[in-house]
Amino acid sequence: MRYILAVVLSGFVSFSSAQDMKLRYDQPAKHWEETLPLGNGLIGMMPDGKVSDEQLVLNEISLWSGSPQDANNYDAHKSVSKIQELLFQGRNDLAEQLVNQNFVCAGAGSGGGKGALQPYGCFQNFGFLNFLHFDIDEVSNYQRSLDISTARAQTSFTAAGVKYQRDYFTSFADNAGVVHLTANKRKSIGFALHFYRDENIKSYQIKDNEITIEGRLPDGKGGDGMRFAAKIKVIAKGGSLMNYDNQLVIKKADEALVLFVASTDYYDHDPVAYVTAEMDKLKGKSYKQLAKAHQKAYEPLFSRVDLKLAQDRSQESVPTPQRIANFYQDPASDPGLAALYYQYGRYLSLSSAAPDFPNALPPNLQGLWAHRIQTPWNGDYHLNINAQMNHWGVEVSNLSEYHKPFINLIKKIAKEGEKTAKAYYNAPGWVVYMITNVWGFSAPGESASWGASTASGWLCNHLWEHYLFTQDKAYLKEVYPVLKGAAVFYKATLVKDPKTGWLVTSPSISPENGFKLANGKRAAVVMGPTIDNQIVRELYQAFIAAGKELGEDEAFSDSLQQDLKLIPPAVQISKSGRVMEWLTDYEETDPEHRHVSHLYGLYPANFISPVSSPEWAEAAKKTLAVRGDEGTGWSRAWKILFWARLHDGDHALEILRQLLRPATVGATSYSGSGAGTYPNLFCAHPPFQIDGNFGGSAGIAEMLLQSHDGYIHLLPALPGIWKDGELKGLKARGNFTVDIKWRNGRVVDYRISAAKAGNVKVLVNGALQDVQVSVIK
Ligand code: FUC
Repeated sequence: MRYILAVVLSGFVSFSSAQDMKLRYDQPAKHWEETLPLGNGLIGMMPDGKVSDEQLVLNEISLWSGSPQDANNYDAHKSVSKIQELLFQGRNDLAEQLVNQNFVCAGAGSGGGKGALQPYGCFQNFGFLNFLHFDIDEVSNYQRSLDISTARAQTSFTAAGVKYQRDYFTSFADNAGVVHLTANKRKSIGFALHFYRDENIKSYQIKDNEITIEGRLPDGKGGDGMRFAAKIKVIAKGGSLMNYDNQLVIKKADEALVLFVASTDYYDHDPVAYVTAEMDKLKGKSYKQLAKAHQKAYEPLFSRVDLKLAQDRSQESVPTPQRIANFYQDPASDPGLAALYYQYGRYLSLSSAAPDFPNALPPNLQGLWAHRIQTPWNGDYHLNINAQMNHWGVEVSNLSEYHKPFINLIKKIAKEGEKTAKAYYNAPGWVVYMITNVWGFSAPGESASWGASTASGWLCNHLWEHYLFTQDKAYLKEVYPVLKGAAVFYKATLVKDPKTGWLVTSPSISPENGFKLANGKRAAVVMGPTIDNQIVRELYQAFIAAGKELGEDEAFSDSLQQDLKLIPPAVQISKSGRVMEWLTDYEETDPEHRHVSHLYGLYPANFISPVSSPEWAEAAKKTLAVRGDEGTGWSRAWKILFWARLHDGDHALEILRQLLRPATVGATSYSGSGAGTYPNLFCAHPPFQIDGNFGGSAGIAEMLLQSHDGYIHLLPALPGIWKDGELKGLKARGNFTVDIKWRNGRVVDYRISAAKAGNVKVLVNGALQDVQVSVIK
């Protein structure tokens, strides 16, 4: 690495050593939300660490029921002008009826979030690996942990004077789950092992030391859909191995290695042939070799960023559930937990996407972890906040390539979305709506109140941000047609509001809030909700900038530049001093609604800023005061980012505390209350939904570093109680890498490095420095 700038403002005391990155437990998991997530972006494994009847929840990220379908209603465009006319007349209630009749998807759509048996399908659990460990009753010294700096979990205890240790990882070098069972006395390892899945196993065979499973999921149209396969192999040292009643039975071994390999035909390969080949690759490799290869592949990724917030290390040995409870009581008692939570978000990014694997999928609502067949909301890709939030942290947290699977999904659905643009508006370009799946669903959802918002513009924010961070022109060239297609769609479909003359989307909603009409009726459908105005504005600006970079489409860019004058302002302030959620200052149905869509312009976009638009920033604060600090898991996470962008670190920390509220385990269905954090640090919507983890982690980064206002801002929202800290390796737009040390709330040392020389503006301790950069060799 070459440094372009190194500034030392004063001396400082170093933090003693790297902060511990372990989740620790002194008991086995009783519930799924206490088990420890391992994943390599393709497969997942969650051991519960029980001493005798141990279970590992298994996952494969592409395992989806359902099948490709064309859910577009090709007659929808015939209703558009009627719907728009009703909206011009202020008859949103009637417009909404018409949207529900003619402007939703054809067919069952997501099946009301329960689409396992519909064409839409759902992401689902792969199965369970069940161990019955022999002769282990009373145990002492029980410990269970997940070390996110090595991506390995461990269970250890003593039973009848013998020390047992079990190690688990999903390899970043091989596509395999690995379990290693050892004891400090020979012949102590004995267990019966079997695989179980609730449904759709077509074949289960045991040969020698290996179980092979084949299955097929329903396609949602009455036939067979996705094929899947797995192999589980046991390699024991010493003792005996036999199979009995669908189980592999190991007795009196000195140690045992269990390998798990799984895949589906989503990747256009025969899953049986694939798992056979993968298992073959593992032949002859010892546990040590497997672990070493995993370490070599994983650790350089994780260690790109280091964050230390605590000099006092005493909390690190406290069991994680207790740490969560303590933090909720008093965040000052354990700043180290915030650093762990931040890194846990990075760990989950690394574990739930595999950017180098062809056709790799991005993390879904569950990441890639699920213990049920019918996952909540189908475990899909919700596009009105959730899938986006899953990627808010990847750029700043130096995992830029982990944006790629999402970007590829965007490209893929953009293709499908060309049909949707035709069907709903008879328009060119592409549009997708609020939900998608691995089958490329692009039509609106089945109900207007949540399914009628377009997502294409918001998705382009990701295409553009990846460029801003990486400055990779070859990449920009590749996604430019996708940006253009989205702009072409909006350009063709925005309508002129007769009252204001503004160009607005229609019909649309502000996710997923409703309002009261003057006639007393309630509705959600509108033209030009604030979020759309911000998104279209952002998209046009990004497209124009991209066109300039690439020297393309001058005339079209000029026409968008003209249109920008007619897009409603990014913010209108209401009578009550808040950011208006809609063009009309309606009274919202739910003033504390979890979605805060009209603050899209504060984060992830950059229209509302205490620096460049202080009045709007004030209105955003009032908006947040009414929305409140609570909400679902992801809603709290978003609010951390809002307060970070408003440069209020104490308020951001207060919401982080709310996000880390100990949540009750075992929730099975959606609830608007009870959000927080489970014992395994998974975010509770509830139930578990991973967006809050990713958003919370991104929020912590945003408190420490921002770069959206044309300069790099060090510690823009540092909470008062995080007086001292050190961070290394965060990324700023422009492809800069940033290290900061601070003491007593002030930066005492920082370093900004980059591959090439250039100018960079840095705001440090309140002073904007225009730094002449020089490359240090
Ligand atoms: C959006 C949110 C819900 C939930 C779902 C998966 O619809 O409004 O709270 O997160 O996605």
